[in-house]
Amino acid sequence: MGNESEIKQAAALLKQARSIGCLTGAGISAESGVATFRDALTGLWAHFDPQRLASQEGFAQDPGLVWRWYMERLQMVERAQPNPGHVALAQLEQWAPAFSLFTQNVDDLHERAGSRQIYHLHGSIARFRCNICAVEHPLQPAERDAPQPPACRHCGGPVRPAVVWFGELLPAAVLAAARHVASHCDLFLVVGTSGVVYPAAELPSLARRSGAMVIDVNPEPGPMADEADLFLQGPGGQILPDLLAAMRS
Ligand code: BV8
Ligand code: ZN
Repeated sequence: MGNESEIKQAAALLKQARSIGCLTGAGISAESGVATFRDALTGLWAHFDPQRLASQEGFAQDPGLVWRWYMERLQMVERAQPNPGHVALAQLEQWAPAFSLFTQNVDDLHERAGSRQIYHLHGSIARFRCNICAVEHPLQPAERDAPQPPACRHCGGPVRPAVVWFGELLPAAVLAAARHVASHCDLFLVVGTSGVVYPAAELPSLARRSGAMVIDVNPEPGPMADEADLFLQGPGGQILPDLLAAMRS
């Protein structure tokens, strides 16, 4: 990797950090075969606007289309395995005195990689609730192939994934925890996010304004790299294990 010296610098910063905040995006799951949010629209979904599908308006307009999109993405997540990037973050959590992981991802790959302190800023694709009364709805096997969303057993309303759609508020306690960690940590590690979706995208600049060092891991330079003190260019599945190895040497 062309950035050995940056890896060494980043490893030294991680080793001396007393508290670490971490924000991950779809990119950390890309190497597990879970398409990133924008790629998720390849193939069948290429001609739909992602912000329309992941919204109340999109769901109201065509609940069946949105339901099938989520059932397809759920299957992709269930077939996926955590990659070395997810595992490295779980190891970093074991190592660091204080480590909080905030993910924009709705998959459970961080959990399956062994991370413990995980906050889902945008909810989870594996949980479902009524769009009207919010009662939890355990997904039934037959509902996975249904053309339309199931009806809530409590009020008959349409069931939807327990994710945060565009225009919906993030879970207040999770967002408050993220802002607290970003404002108080020594080091803020950003992995695999394009940094375009707010309010999650504000966290690295909040951390930097509050005095933390910010490290961005991404194959592409982007808004997050501009916010970072150190930009490690490359895939998370490669860079993060290299970082852990450099910390041990
Ligand atoms: C809200 C769940 C208050 C659903 C998602 C302020 C300014 C501008 C706009 C707004 C603003 N405040 C609110 C908005 C509107 C909107 C927004 O931010 N719009 C953007 C598009 C401009 N925000 C909201 O609506 C939020 N709600 O603010 O509520 C409110 C209330 C009422 C009225 C107004 C405001 C809610 C946002 C949450 C939306 N839900 N997901 C689902 O998944 O179906 S967002 C979804 O997209 C993902 O969760 C993720 O967060 C986002 C995609 O971002 P990434 O994760 O970064 O993924 P992406 O594909 O973009 O990029 C992948 C990256 O990985 C790339 O950089 C790539 O280079 C990199 N990569 C690729 N391979 C690898 C890699 N990296 C490492 N390793 C690799 N191998
Ligand atoms: Zn209901």
